[in-house]
Amino acid sequence: MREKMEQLKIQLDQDLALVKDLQELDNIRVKYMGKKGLITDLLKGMKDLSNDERKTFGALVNELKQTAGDKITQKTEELKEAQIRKEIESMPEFDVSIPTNLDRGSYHPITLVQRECERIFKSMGFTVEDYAEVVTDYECFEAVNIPKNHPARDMQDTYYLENGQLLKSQTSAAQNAILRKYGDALKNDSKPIKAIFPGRCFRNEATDACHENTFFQMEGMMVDKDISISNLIYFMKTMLSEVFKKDIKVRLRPGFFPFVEPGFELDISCLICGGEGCPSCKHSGWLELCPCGMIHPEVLREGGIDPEEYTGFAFGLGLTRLAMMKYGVKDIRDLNSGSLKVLSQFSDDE
Ligand code: FA5
Repeated sequence: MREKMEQLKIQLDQDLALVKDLQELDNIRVKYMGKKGLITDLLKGMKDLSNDERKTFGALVNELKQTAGDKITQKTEELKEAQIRKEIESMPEFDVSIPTNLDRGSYHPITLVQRECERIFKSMGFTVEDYAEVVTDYECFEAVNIPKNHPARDMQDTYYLENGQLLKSQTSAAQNAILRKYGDALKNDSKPIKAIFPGRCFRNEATDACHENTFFQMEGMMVDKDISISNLIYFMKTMLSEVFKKDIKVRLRPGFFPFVEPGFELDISCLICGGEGCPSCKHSGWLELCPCGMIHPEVLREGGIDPEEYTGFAFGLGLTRLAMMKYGVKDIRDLNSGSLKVLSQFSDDE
């Protein structure tokens, strides 16, 4: 039996030396270590040995089994490495210095208008704030004067998580946090609150050429002593003339939002049809772009600011619609389509 074992060791080495690929190696593994393999056979043959012999011999066979297993594993690694090397060698040479003929990527049109607006508002002393997309009911509604069961909630049905949180339906969800963040500087150092906060919003609503279920808004707020509607109109006008670089026809009409009083709808004349009426503006010639108003005293109070002492304005610019108007995109759904055919037409003109 010992002789048989020695023979097996030599035979295994010879077989392994001739193996060319992983399939052949697997055949060898089965040949030696499989259920009916040569080493397994040795173990079966032990039944005819005496107790003492079985003990010594069993240990030797197990050692052989271990050695064979190690050798096969080592061979597997060698073959895998050889295979990778072969694949690398068969690849065409990669020269990093060769100029590429691939098209360069470009920013998404919404990113472009967002950056443009950020640049404009920063130049007027506003800070740019980032805010979460998943918020609480309090942040999105209650803190901005929309208590539970308020009918204004019907306009902003959104997507709820099992834990009660929701995907924010409006950037106004950050108003309370901004008031609290900068409230002390306002009260102690007389530093006005001037912040914009762009962000993605979600609404569970039917989509059409000017409505998406996922879109971007950019909220803005200014709070100080003696802030009035004139300040609001000044900032809105400056922003629009800077973004479009030409005079834009706008109209301001009364609008209801529980977090402003008075509240306005700021519409711009549709730039797709020149005000004639088309699907992009629901055939009205006007596009709702930037609702705004004077911050409601309740909202200031909830943010820790005394409405008797301070006033402010807020606006909620529809960034996705602004991108539509700026770049002449007729259907808002194209902006979320991920289609390179559509999106690669825009470039950073900064
Ligand atoms: C609001 O969301 C208010 N939070 C805005 C606001 C802020 C008012 C501060 C007053 C003070 P509204 O639901 O109208 O309002 O949305 C604001 C803008 O977001 C709209 O004018 C529009 O430009 C854009 N918008 C709203 N819903 C959609 C939608 N489904 N798809 C694309 N854009 C939308």
